[in-house]
Amino acid sequence: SLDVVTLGETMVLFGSSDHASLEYANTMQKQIGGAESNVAIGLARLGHSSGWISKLGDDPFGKYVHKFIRGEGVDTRGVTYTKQAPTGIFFKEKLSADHVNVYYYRHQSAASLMEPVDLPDSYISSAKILHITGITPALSESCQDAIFHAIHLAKEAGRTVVFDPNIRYKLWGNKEEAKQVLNQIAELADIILPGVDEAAFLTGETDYEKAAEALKTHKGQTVVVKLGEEGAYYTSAESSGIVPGIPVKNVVDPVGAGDGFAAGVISGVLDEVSLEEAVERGNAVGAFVVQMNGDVEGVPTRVQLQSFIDSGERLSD
Ligand code: KDG
Repeated sequence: SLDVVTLGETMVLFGSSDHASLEYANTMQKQIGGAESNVAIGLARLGHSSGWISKLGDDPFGKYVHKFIRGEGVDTRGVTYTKQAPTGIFFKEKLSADHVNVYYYRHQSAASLMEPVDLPDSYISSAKILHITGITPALSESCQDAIFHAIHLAKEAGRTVVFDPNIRYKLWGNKEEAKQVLNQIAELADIILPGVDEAAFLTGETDYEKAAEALKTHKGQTVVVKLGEEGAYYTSAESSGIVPGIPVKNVVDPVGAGDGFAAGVISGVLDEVSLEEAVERGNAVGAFVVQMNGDVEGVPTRVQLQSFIDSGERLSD
């Protein structure tokens, strides 16, 4: 059985290296992007076993996504193909290093057809950790059902559920629905990893410590609020505190940082280090990711991460 299983949509990502509006960008690179597979790839690089479940279109883009993720050492036995819909794609527009827009072409994509019967039940229930994000339940009703089914399987088996709200307003019909569904998932999760704005949106509390408390609806839950450059605030039944961020001078591409953070935190949980140390690992992986173009290209290997942590150096020195 695997350390971590996750499910979600991964698309082909077309990004331009020019700092220009897509109206004027002339060349694009083909990469992949998907929050959940980013986490699975991050974990594989850090030496853990991870599996990614999804539905792809029976088309060249589907094969490309599948091969890329499998090539990174992620288990893809839970991937199915459909002829009913194409693999989703999206475009990334980089206006400046920290101003990035995305344009999705994923409505009614293959992954949005995922439904509970597609899920390999024992594959999910046997993994130590189930990682989910708030993107998948926004894709379609059947995807939302699949997410709740996966959570149910993991919880029945006594596994740990990690939830990154990853709120994509473009995908939700309305904000109230997003709030209601994502809070429902948060209540079922053991570890919740919101960004500071997401924590405020979900709870109505702008103070992140209060928001984190509000997200803890039952004993034993851990909340880690990502504070961007300032680092992260963590709180559990045993401990709370701030882990300062790692200053990065040359931010190249911020997309994927949150997924790298999740991979780092989950890696720490699997290695049974303290929560503080797990969050430090999350911060470090996130800092690596933003220094490379693409969602996962910058994720460190276990050796790179360890030598960085051991050196106590700043990434940007
Ligand atoms: O976290 C990065 C991903 O969000 C992005 O690359 C694509 O999964 C994606 C999405 O749905 O926005």
